[in-house]
Amino acid sequence: MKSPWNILLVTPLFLLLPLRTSASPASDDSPSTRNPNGHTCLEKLFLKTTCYLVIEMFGPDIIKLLSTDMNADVVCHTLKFCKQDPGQPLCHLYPLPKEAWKFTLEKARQIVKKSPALKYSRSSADICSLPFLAKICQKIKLAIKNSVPFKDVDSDKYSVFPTLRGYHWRGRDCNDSNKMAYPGRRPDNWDVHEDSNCNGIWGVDPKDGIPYEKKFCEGSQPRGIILLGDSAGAHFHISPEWITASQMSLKSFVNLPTALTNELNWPQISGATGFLDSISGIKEKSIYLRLRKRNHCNHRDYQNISRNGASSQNLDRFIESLSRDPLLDHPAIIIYAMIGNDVCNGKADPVPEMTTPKKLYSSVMKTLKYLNSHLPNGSHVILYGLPNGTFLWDNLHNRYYPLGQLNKDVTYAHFYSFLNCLQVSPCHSWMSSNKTLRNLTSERAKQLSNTLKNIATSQKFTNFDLFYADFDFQEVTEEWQKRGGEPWQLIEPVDGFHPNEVALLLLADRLWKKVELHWPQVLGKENPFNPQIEQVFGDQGGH
Ligand SMILES: [Ca+2]
Ligand SMILES: [Ca+2]
Ligand SMILES: [Ca+2]
Repeated sequence: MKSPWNILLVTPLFLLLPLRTSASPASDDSPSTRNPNGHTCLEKLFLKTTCYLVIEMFGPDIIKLLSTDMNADVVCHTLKFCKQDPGQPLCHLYPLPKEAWKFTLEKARQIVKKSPALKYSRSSADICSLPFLAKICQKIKLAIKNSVPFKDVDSDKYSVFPTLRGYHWRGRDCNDSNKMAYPGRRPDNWDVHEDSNCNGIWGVDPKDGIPYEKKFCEGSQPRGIILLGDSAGAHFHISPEWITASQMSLKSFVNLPTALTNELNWPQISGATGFLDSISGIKEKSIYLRLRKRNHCNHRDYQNISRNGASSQNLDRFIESLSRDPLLDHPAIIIYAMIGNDVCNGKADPVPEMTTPKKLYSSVMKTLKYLNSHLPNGSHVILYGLPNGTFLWDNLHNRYYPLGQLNKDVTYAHFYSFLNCLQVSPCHSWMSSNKTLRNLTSERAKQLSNTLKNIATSQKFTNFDLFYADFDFQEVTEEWQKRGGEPWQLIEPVDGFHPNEVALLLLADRLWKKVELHWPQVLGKENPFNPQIEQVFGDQGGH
């Protein structure tokens, strides 16, 4: 995806797609029968507005529209979420309606014209044109534009608010009125009076008068984890419950506001910086949680500097949101993981848009120079390679898309070509029936990985050492199969593109083991005081 904002604009499209199936007789938990003032909607403004939006979108008028045998394609075009430019083919997901397309579309427009509920969305494809969403849209746009927390009183780039680039993305600020107190810094005066680095360790041991931070953390070489990534690193995820009619109820949308204000990402359960227990129940932990387990002094020292649509070519637009003071802060492990957008885009001809090895070389060198002047001495940078994305088509094309399961009429091959037709595919070049194109994309991805490998082996920097690691999706798939799983279970079902939570945690596991084996100095040593830290400070203030 080109712009992070566009991805939000595509969301209504995803939410519209199931309308056809939701037109079946309303069940008791159908959102259309619920009152918008129901208890799930009361808590927060954005929760309320989202619930309201859902009611609007799945309201009785659309149901009426659909009950006249108009499918989601008609609705999508009527509301202009789907566009047909002059001379362009008509994009549709489902088989075309029985009546002539133009006639059906005209009929739908007549119904919409009479409907007061639909008049807002009719004029524009931007859901932010809905008056009750304007405010929240403004907030989201700001946070996205700068990739720094929206709510940050002391402007140290750390927040006490979870979403809108808050602590779901980087460690929680333990004092939001003191810009010299934030996760990852070297303790100020051994944190005798205050927890200056937010790791939950502070004060003086009354038995011997030694500050706890000095006693437990000095010499343990604390370090943070920072991901420079794209939507995969931020864990882009659209819940299938949002779009699968059979599971649809207002309860399904409870996590939608959180997701929207995180740009549809779930960094709090991602492979690199996740700090919450996995939803999938897989036992593997994120890189951050492993670093924390190894040394409890690392508590809260994580930053997920990722963006939807990020690539080597646009990282310079948000790298400044990274927060690390070369003198005041502890060293960090930086994972550079631009794994797809240098070869992926939604263009009708995606090839000319791909990054060349030469362009990659120069932009990565620029990034590394930036890091060298902003990272504390003793840091580590790992360049992560690109995957071979042919597994997407190979494992998914003849499977049913979540929306197509009910009527057995939409496969991933259909879904992919629908996205390509609308030119909104996150990766036309791998999500395509064109085998030559898929192979060409893999070939380019391999060249780019080799470029990263060459940089890692030939370049030296004063403030960090540099490594290269392959993106081992093939190995992760084999590991998953050994456990009795199927390869398609590792892909996000709704977008048919991103690695899902299980895949991300298995990839993190593999990377951790590789680093531990070959470059153990990157991870540091086990802190022998961990049990005492637990004893004195419990959960250290949690996350
Ligand atoms: Ca702050
Ligand atoms: Ca602060
Ligand atoms: Ca501390």
